[in-house]
Amino acid sequence: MKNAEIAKILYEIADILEMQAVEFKPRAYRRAAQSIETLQRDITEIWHEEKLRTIPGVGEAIEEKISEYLETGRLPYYEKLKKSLPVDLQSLMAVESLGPKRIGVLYRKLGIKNLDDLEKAAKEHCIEKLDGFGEKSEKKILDGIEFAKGFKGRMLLGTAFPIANEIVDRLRKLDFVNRAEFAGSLRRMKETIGDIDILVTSKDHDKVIDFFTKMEDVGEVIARGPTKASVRLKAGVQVDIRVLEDNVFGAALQYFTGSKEHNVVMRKIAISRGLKLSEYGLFKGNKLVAGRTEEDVYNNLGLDFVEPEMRENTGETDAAKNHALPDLVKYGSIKGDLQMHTKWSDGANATEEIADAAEKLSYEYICITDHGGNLKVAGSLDESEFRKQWKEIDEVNEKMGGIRILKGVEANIGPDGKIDMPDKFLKEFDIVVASIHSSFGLTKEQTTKRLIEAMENENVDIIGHPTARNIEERKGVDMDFEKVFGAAKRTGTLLEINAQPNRLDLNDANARYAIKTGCKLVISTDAHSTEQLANMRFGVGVARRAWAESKSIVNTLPLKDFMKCLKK
Ligand code: DGT
Ligand code: CA
Ligand code: CA
Ligand code: ZN
Repeated sequence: MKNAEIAKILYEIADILEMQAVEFKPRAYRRAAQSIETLQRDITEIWHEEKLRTIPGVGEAIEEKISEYLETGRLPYYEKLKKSLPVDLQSLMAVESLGPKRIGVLYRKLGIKNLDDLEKAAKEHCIEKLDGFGEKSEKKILDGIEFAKGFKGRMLLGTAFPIANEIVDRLRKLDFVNRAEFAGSLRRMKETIGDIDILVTSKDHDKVIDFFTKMEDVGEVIARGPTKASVRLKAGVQVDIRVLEDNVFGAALQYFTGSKEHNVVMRKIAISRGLKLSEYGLFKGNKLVAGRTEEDVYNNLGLDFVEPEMRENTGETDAAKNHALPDLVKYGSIKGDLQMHTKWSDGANATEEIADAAEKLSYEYICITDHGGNLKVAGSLDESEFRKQWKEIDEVNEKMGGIRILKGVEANIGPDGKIDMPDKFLKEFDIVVASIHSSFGLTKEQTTKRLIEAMENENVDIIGHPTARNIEERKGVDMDFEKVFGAAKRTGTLLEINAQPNRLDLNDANARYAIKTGCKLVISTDAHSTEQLANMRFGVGVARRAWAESKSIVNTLPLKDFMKCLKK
């Protein structure tokens, strides 16, 4: 499937055009890239049907470029653009406060091409002298470099997941392949992925390696041996494959799922029982004790089976020994998605389309939360527009019958914690989600106060993406989690795990702490198109990494019980 590959090219075109200070076009390319990235269907099929223009954001110019790329495997327009700006955009973009425009200025004025150049220039105070920068922004850049180094060379879970899934599906279809699974950080649902690890069992190792290294989405073969290989896909990510025998598949899956830290503890436990654990199995002397399944490996070490998402050496092996592991919330157990945007504000689909799509996902209810208040870039609705929207929701509710559409809003939390919509009007919504969309730079104390003030508002049911981080761009706001989570519990305000792949906010560690504090959580996709409703699994992944049981996640409840968890 070429979706990720094409989305990546369009994103890059958008960034490069923006670096060159071209107007409007970057937004168009970005919008198209976003839709293509989240398409459920193969874009090649859509192209064959000559329906590229039905993809939201794909106009004539972009349609032509996609067709050219699909037809010839090349896009000279893009190659030329890239040559004109030899800059490591992805790494530089991960510096908070730096976008393509400013990166363009830094390149033209100071020749900055990568993080090292940037660090050097900032330390030598070359940046503060530039027009539009100054001392403060130089300091900000220096602060952001460390964050950027953390993301360097990694990919969002949401980007890697469909790519890995497709390769695994492809492998499973081969008649000489028995089993195929992905392992590594991807199986643990970590928010970012260094590389994709795939395990296959087969009688014909050679044939598997041959097939794998010759797939059409392979850009480069990095290494090739008789039972393993590494490739770099055209979409940018590295994929490692290992071919094994069925009787040790479980041991290998356990080993290559990691984390390394979890495995270190597992090996110690084995040693303490006079056994030896490796990727080849669990051994007593030379005798294979367990290896066919992961369960066998764990059970033979006196442990309950540990779900992959928990394997981070944060107490899971002790819990497994004491039969005290949580009963993790399941991927299919969400009954309603509580944050999404339609055409009324900045989403791509109409009310009915999104309700239809949600019904296909077997949801019992959804909440439409178009933007309200002062967020003008996101097409906020005013009171009369909301009332029109409610009429439409009533009509769709009547027509659909099966799924219940709730009337919600995503309002903004001002710097002082006040919601930027009148209380009298907020009262009328079924659900109010309040989020931080501005003033990210307040102090820890200010932000703590800000969020507590918002939660004290009796109309605010849910705090959306509580830290407002962006994994690729922004650390998020600083707060005293103990105080904020304490206030959430006291006021009965629900905290969101936002499932957008670049947000995943609350993250795993914070969500775990919130649950420990006694807070209730919801998992919402914040979908801006029908396709993005499928991002729910990434939010559930975070919840599972946070050791969440379904009793902590209130949108696992049927509608009636769920409504009782709201403030009014
Ligand atoms: P990533 O790719 O950086 O997102 O993270 P992982 O966890 O996928 O790491 P990766 O791809 O280097 O290796 C996959 C798994 O293989 C890792 O989670 C645990 C196992 N593994 C790899 N190297 C070692 C090692 O040196 N020691 C141990 N104990 N396990 C290892
Ligand atoms: Ca990996
Ligand atoms: Ca690897
Ligand atoms: Zn938002």
